[in-house]
Amino acid sequence: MSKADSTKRQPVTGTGRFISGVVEGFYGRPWTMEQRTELFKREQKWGLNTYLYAPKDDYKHRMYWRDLYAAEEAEQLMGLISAAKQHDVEFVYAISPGLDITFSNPKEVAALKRKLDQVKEFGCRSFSLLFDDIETEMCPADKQAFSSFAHAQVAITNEVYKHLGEPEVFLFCPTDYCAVFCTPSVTQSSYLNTVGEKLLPGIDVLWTGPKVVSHKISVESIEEVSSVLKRAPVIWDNIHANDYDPQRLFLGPYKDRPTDLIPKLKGVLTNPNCEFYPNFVAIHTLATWCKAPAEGAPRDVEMGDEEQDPCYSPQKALNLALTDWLEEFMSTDQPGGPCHPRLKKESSEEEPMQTDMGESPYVPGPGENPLYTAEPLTLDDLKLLSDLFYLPYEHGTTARTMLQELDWLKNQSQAAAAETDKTAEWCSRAQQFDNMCEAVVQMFNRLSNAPNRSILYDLYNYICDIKSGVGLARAYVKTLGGHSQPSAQLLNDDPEPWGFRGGLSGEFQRMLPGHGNRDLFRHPPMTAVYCIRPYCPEDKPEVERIFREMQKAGEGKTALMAQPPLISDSLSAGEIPPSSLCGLILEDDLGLCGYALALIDAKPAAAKIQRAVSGSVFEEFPSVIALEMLPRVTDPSPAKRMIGQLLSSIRSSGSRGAFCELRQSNRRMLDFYSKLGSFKLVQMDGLPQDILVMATSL
Ligand code: GDL
Repeated sequence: MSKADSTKRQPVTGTGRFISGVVEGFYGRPWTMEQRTELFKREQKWGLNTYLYAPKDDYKHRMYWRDLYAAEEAEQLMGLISAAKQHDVEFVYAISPGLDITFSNPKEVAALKRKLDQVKEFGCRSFSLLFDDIETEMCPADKQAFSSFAHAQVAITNEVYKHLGEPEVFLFCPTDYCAVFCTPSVTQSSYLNTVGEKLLPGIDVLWTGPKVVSHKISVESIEEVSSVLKRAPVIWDNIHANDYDPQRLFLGPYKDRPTDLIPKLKGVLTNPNCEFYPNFVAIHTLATWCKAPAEGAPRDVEMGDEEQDPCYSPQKALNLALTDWLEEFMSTDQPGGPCHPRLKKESSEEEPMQTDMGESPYVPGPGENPLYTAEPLTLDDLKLLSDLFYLPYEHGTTARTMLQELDWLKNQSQAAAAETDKTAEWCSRAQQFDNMCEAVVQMFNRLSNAPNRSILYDLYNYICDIKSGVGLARAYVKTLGGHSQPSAQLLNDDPEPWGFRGGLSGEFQRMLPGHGNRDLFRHPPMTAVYCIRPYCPEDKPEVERIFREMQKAGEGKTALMAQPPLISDSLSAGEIPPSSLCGLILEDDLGLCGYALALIDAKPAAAKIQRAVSGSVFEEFPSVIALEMLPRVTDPSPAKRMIGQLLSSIRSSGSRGAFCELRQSNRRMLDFYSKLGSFKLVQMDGLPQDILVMATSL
């Protein structure tokens, strides 16, 4: 929608107190009562005012929503509600009946009221009904009673709201809780329009933004949804949620939500990482964001930088959070832990604290082992940690640099080996990369020695994982530089399990085309649009035409000298069809412009040109690939995609490896395969002069 449209609408701005805080709304292990109480303390300290209790996998919140709380649970909840009160935090109790409720059955409505009445007796004053992540198809009984799903939800929500005495805070989470879920669009969604019209005005609506996990949330998008909902939404922000990927954790600052949003919203609740302690940054920076516009004059913003918020700098908010977090890392949290951690003092004159054990601490004698002393964690360590686990759509600066450097080192290693003037730069950048990897290892060591074990344990799997990932990359760069044998670390036939990471899920992902192709390296924008589709027999003449055209172009000045054929020629010339699922065609606006074909078993093609290839080579690389691209295809990405898809089909067929033959004069394809990284030059006896073989194991 255009800006002009949005100004025509009635402005719908937030009224009443701005709701700010945390929603425990993720899947997986809920937080403990102690952690929640700790959360209230933090919220109070940082100026946040609300906690929405909505742990998806708590039995009685969702699956067994009808069940009342037993005495022990009741006691715990009462304790929690009063702890929230003590810390001036509004405790909002949410229930998710949507998995199996029959809206039209009065017994179901009664069960819902009974449950919420019980929680009201515990001292709770604010409530929420959540209808996210449920089937949108109504049961036949409900279809008879309600004209739509939205009508059913709204009817029950209004009734419960009135039953509870119209609480000041009452939140409703729609089933279409973000723009991508709305059909055909936010403004035309009949579901959302019904909610907007029929939901009583005292009820607020939760909204996650353009997507479930929204990269950015713009003022315009909020104006649009507000006009449909006829109220300003409360953002349920999944920016730091990590329940959808066990390898990710988000320690970057609250970001990409302009503070201009604040007057347009009823509130913001963050649904953060499942692990409680690492949420320090998520919650601290949200608090800084919420306070930003109220806290004095806007900051100076450099002219022309429209991306910058005049009131809030994510970088500064992050630094503030990390500085406070460092203190928490350094505080001992374990009752049985060391009385005072043995940290190396940085030129401090302080006497060590006295222990209360009655005995004097052990002091090693001469010639005995010195006590282990840990390096203290630094702010730079935490900055690096946050950079490595930043945000769902963005890596931190150091992480980006490391990826870019690795990419460069990989792509330039052959040129650096061949041309001496490039060697020095390659070596120096390889050394810098190594230093960055070492900093990750050192950070890991210092974190593991930090006195606060609760934070460490929440972080442990993630930091271990990144340490191993970085370790593999580091070893690979050493291999590229010729410092260690590839077989020693990486390309071993029988690697340790940490050499092939990710388990079964990793296997599945590696078999899918395009895996890992998130555009981290920001190639210059390409204007051409390509289509990759499966090869069909009708493509044969066009494929052959491209093959001949490229063959001719390659012959150049040596055209008169007959060139020895390649094993893959019979594939390209249509004499042997590609194996099943092993043919791909590339098309652009002008038509067919490239192809990638493979034969799982290359032997018949070799026999056709009477090429003798040793059995051991075929055993290691049984499959052959033919890839060709017309010169007008300057963007290497479609070819990369085709090779990726082809290799995954070849791998699925059980083949151990694939090779391609290239003429030495074919710089373009040599360059392409070298840059892919996985293909290496292979020595083969009896190859005609001028032909090179590049191969990859699968
Ligand atoms: C969701 C779920 C939420 C989950 C999040 C991230 C909402 C309203 N519901 O869709 O429980 O934690 O995604 O996976 O966001």
